[in-house]
Amino acid sequence: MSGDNVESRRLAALGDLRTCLDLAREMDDLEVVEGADTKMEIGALYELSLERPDPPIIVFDNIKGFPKGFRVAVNVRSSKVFDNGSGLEAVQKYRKHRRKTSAPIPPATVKAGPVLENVMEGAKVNARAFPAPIWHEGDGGHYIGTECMVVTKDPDSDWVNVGTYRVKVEDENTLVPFIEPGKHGDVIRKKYWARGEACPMVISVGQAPVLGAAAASTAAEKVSEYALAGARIGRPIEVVAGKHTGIPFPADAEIVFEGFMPPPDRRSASEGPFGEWPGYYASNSRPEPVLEIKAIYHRNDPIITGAPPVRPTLPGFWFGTAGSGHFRSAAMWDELEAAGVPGVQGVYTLPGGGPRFIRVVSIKQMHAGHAKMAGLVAAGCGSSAYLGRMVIIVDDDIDITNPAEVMWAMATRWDPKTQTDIIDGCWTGYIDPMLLPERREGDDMTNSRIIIYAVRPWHWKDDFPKVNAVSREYADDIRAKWMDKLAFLTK
Ligand SMILES: Cc1cc2nc3c(=O)[nH]c(=O)nc-3n(C[C@H](O)[C@H](O)[C@H](O)COP(=O)(O)O)c2cc1C
Ligand SMILES: [Mn+2]
Repeated sequence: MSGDNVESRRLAALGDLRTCLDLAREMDDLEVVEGADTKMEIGALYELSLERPDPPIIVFDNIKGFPKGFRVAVNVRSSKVFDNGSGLEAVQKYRKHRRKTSAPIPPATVKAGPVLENVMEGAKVNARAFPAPIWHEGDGGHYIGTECMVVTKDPDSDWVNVGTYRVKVEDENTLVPFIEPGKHGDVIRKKYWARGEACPMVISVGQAPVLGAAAASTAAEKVSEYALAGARIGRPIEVVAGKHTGIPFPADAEIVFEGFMPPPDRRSASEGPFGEWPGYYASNSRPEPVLEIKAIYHRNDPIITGAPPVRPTLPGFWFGTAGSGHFRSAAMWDELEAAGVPGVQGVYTLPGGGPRFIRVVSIKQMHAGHAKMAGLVAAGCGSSAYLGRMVIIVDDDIDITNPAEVMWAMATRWDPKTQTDIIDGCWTGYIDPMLLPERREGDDMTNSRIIIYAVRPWHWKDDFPKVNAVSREYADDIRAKWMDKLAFLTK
């Protein structure tokens, strides 16, 4: 394939799940597993695959107790099909895409699509007909939605929101999503409840990779993730309007549930525990509002896209699209610049902190107070407001993609007493293992944050001890001179 051809096929794969699987198969980045059990076995194999930094897409077929063709696919968005790159290069790629998406392309409504190949309504509705895994040993049920889309419409405007929130199968007719307080899906459903109405909702549990990416990203209020996804692939997402709710869902979605979510005082069900990306079962189980299903639509041989969390120390999760936080780093970089912070050289997250807890920003210090400016914005901007813990500001000579370099900056340029801010009352969620029990009980979803200014103090930076390292130029000269003679220089 020529370069252009590869790029156009990548774009096609981004916009279409089945094209993506075909391309992955061609690129030898897809493995099929036959005969696995939804009870823990699929989840365990998935978790083991993440011990590799570059796991293939795994398609589970012939799943125990389900018809052949009813599949579960994992590791889709991290596939080498998408050539996501690594380090700051990957972050910059996301920034480039973000810039391209500045002109959203609204979805196009169509009358038909493969999602309508099979329809279950009335007594035929059966959410248990699909192979929803129990992903981790301690999970409290079969989770059909992990890389999924929960779609709601603002009752006061045209805003259609698409968010990824995990979804448990309660019974044949009922699903239980877990939408953290303050997420757009939560803001919208509460508007219906305030009027005494049930919230119309559709949930897709298998869809184009670009939709999974858009649904998990932090878009602004009133911005439809459908339109952002359309901009990313350069064409409108084709949607059909739900018969019962009018809520649009992708015409080529794999499995879609349509229904209504009554206010929690009318009906709720236990949700959780569920193994979460911080590496714990922090949100435990609690009553959550439910989706009462009116219709299920699915393609022939439908595919559930799965992306359940694992602890953020596993390389495959960390290097993958969800665990690395590269797209959140890209968003923070843009937000810092939009807020007027000059001299930003890089934004990154550190392994072990997952995509959110530990954010590192490198700046080329330009004036007194510059590091403080960067730290305060980085701790408070949209991409870091929820579920943060630490912001570390470092000088531009630090390689922020190397945790040892960040630790070195902290070890040698940081005076804990004078170069630290601790801020209380910030937004966190049920999945934060450090959410204090009394706050959890009292619906006070807040935590504190530390901002560490691990930079040479501005007012004496010129007197700061010089770094002990061979200069880049001299190192290049020496390497060129000795390369042919010394194996250790090239190996
Ligand atoms: C695989 C995956 C699973 C997620 N699960 C949840 C979840 O269960 N509940 C939640 O509130 N957010 C979850 N998120 C984060 C939201 O998708 C994210 O905050 C997104 O911005 C929500 O959309 P919204 O901004 O329109 O509310 C998940 C993200 C990913 C990538
Ligand atoms: Mn949103």
